[in-house]
Order: sequence, then C-alpha cells, then structure tokens
Amino acid sequence: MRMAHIKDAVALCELFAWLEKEIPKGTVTEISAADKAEEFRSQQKDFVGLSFPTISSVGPNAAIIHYRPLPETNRTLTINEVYLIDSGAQYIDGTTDVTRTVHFGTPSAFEKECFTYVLKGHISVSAAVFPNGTKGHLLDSFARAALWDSGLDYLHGTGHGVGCFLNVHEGPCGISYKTFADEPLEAGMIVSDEPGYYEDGSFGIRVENVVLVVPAKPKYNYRNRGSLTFEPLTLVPIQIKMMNTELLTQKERDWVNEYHRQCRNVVGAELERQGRKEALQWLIRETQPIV
Ligand SMILES: [Mn+2]
Repeated sequence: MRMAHIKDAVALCELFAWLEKEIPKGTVTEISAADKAEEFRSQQKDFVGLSFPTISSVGPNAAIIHYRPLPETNRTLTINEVYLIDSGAQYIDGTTDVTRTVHFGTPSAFEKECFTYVLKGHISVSAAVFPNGTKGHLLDSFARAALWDSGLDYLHGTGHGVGCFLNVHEGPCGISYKTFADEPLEAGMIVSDEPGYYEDGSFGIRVENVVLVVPAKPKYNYRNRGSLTFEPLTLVPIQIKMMNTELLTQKERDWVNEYHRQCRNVVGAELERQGRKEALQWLIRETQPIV
C-alpha cells in the first residue's frame, strides 16, 4: 500500500503541474482533466485501472457530493473557480483514493475559511490519539468540530475502510456518524479521512487521505489498554493557497509542515528517480513550510 501511494502521488504531482500550465489556455475540462489523471497513473508500474470513476468537478458542480462529469454537465476549468478531484487507482501492490481541492487563481476569503475548517477536521482525525477498541464513529465529530463551531457541516461520512488491491470501500470499520458495520479500529487497518464542505450552487471542498491505523505511545497507559493513531499513506501536498493560516493553531501548522516534509522527501525521491523534473519543481514549491 505504501508503494502504491507513492506512485499515485507521483501521478498527481504530474497532473497538478500540468493543470497549472494548461488551465490558463482555457482548453481543460472536468472530463479532460480526469482523463489526464488516468493517463499519468497508467504510466506507473503495476497500474491496473481506476479504483472508482473520477470525481472531477469545478465551481458549483463540486457542491454535488457524488458528481461525476458527463458531456452535458462538463465545465471548463478556469482560474476563477475552485477545483475538486477525488480519484484513485488499483495497482497490483495497492489501492488508492485521494481528494484534493485547489484553486488556480485567487480563492475568496469564504472559500479559504471553509477549506481551513475542513482541513482542521482532517488534521483532528489524522492526529487523534485514542484507546484501543475505539469505534470509528467516535472520531466522526472530531472531523466536524471546526465546521460545527461556525454552524457548518457536511452530509456524508468521514471515512471508509480501504482494501489492498481490493474494494476501495471495504468493511468492517469506518468513521461515520452512522454506527452500523463499525468494528473497533485496530493497528494495521486502513481507512480514509475525508471531511468536506459543500456550498450549494457555488463550490465544494474535500480533503481526503488514506491513513493507516498505527500504535501510539502517549505519556500514560490507562489500564494497559494501549493507544492508536493514524499515519497518512497518501502523500500529495495540500494546497497552502487555500488555507487561512491565521485560523490554524501552532499544532495544526506543525502537522501541515511535517506532512509536507514527508511528501517532499518520499515522493520527491521517486519523482527524481523517474526523471519527472517539472512535477518535482511543483512538489518543492507546494511543500514550502507555513508560518
Ligand atoms: Mn474515499
């Protein structure tokens, strides 16, 4: 799974570097961007196919949670609207599922504010430390707290299990306000962490990583229960331009910087090995530390 996610990140770095160059020409659509993502993924070793149909959506189309572009709805990407792409692939060594929300021009203050609440929720789950035996639904409100605080929410679950060269939606665990099919999280399980926010008729935001459940070592060990946390397997930069960094705590800024350091080190090495220079330049630029 780690290898599959590194290759998948290479493909997405290529995609975003390509989109930045092509969008100003006015020739990129939701469908052609999705096709390009598939083309870059197909260049990676042991690629078999997509893990689900790509959600490639811009502006108001991204506010439709299960949108998938059709010829009659297909919008052109511009520097004026937020772009959301939720996509993934099957490789012989693993399955991926990643969502990034980006702006190729200047996002509005409200778009940045909403993005930052979503990011805070994403980080709150990803960095959570919780006792062994905890069920995923207890973590669901961690993902929503920053949105709830401002009277906002999203009408879907926060995470699902992910198989390894298997179903991209896999039981028995998940992170949702719903409590069915919710086995306790255990070290070695793999789930998604994907809060969002959708402003009807305007824009959609989602930040999704696939994360691995790993043992945590907090200061104490109450009744020897042991503790767990998550380690991101997805290593694709989260767009700093979309963040209102003043709304982030120091701990959240540290998380972003550490995450981007890992993206740069791990994916950067693979981009270098594959000789993908433009994507490497893009990665380095997009992983500058925030203050
Ligand atoms: Mn997902």
